[in-house]
Amino acid sequence: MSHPGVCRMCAGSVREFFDFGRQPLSDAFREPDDPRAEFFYRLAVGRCETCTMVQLLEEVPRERMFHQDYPYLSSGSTVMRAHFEGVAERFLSTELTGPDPFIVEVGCNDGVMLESIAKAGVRHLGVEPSGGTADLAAAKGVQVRKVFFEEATALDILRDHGRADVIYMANTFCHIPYVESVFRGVSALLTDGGVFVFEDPYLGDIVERVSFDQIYDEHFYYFTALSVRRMAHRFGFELVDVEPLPTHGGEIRYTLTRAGARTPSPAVDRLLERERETGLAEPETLLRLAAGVERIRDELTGLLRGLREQGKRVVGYGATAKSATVTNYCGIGPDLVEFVCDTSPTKQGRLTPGAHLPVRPPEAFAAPYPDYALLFAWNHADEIMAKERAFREAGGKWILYVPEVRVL
Ligand code: JHZ
Ligand code: SAH
Ligand code: ZN
Repeated sequence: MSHPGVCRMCAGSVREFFDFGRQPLSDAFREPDDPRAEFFYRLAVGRCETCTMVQLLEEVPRERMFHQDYPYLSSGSTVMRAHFEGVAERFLSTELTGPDPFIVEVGCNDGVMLESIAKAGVRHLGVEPSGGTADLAAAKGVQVRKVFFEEATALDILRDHGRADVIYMANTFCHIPYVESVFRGVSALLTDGGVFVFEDPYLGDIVERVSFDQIYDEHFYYFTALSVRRMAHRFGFELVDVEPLPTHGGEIRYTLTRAGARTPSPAVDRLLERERETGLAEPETLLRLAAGVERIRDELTGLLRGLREQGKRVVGYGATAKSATVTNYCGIGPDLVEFVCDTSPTKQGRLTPGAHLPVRPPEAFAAPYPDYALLFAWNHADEIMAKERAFREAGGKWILYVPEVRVL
């Protein structure tokens, strides 16, 4: 299970720069009376000295994370729904204009993107091992296979449907340690002129915002333009475009083609140059990130303990996967945060992993409002603060911890 210091991408040696200790699975929300012991693993992150890829030191078996009861539902945010409608529209007007185009989405979840493709009557296939979410996609008219994407899956799809013009993954590629199998699959399945497009949290944003809560079991890799370009070259592909995205606290959409198929956009060199200038993939930068993590932990726990002493009520907002790292690394239990409200029916009535904060529906937020709300879903701050405007009007205050601990 663990691979002490061996790069999962290039087999170089990985030097650890931060150890969060034993952590539970970020999306393992528990029934309050579940007698089974919780699963823990060592959450530590390091950088490959050969290819610079930042990655976890220990890999969790994929079936433990992604299964029938996987609780994350992509359609839970209005902003994200609009984002993925935009992605579909763009593919429909650019890459999918040939005679009988075909798009494969890996990690399609509840069909948030493919629903628009299905409505447009374009051939598509979602690959989604988390059965409950795949069922939701199917109910929207999306074609979906309940399997993990890897080389063998790609060969099955090729046999049944032929080659794909687009292979797309959002918040999924960084979840897959076995990149060699993925690239072989993509290579077999993609048309000669096709694009392999993926969007994932950007290490540059994690460093800039000290958003250490992006580090958890499901996020195995933390990409940069440099590490992605090296990965592409290794498997016969070229990085031809990079687009910064505001989603999930700062991501980049990478476009890869077979080597030589398209001329790279100048944006690629520009981003590589910026990464060089800022020393993004340098060990000193990552050690600075590590120091920032400890500072935020101390400030946040200090604030929450102070509020408890003053008898203030604090509630969490958004039972995110990210918050598993925050609560468990900082030691934030029900004594500091009464409960967490969340719109996902898959999480309500359960306890958050490790820290065991009860998850309640959003109606619990206003009944009555707490004094403070700790915004675990800080990446959805605009959407949530707009929807919960009445909380501040009633004198409530938001606590944020990215990029620094502050009260609004
Ligand atoms: P959100 C998950 O991360 C896990 P999480 C995964 N590893 C990943 O990479 C990203 O998703 C894509 C709730 N909510 O998006 C819904 C409200 O209650 O930050 C969600 O449970 N009210 C695949 O879990 C959570 O907050 C709202 O108004 O960190 C948000 O989770 C909104 C907008 C959300 O991803
Ligand atoms: N694309 C959606 C979902 C992201 S959640 C979005 O951006 O919101 C990540 C998804 O990847 C989960 O639904 C999980 O089941 C899926 N996944 C994980 N490993 C996978 C693999 N090897 N092949 C296909 N899907 C995978
Ligand atoms: Zn490497």
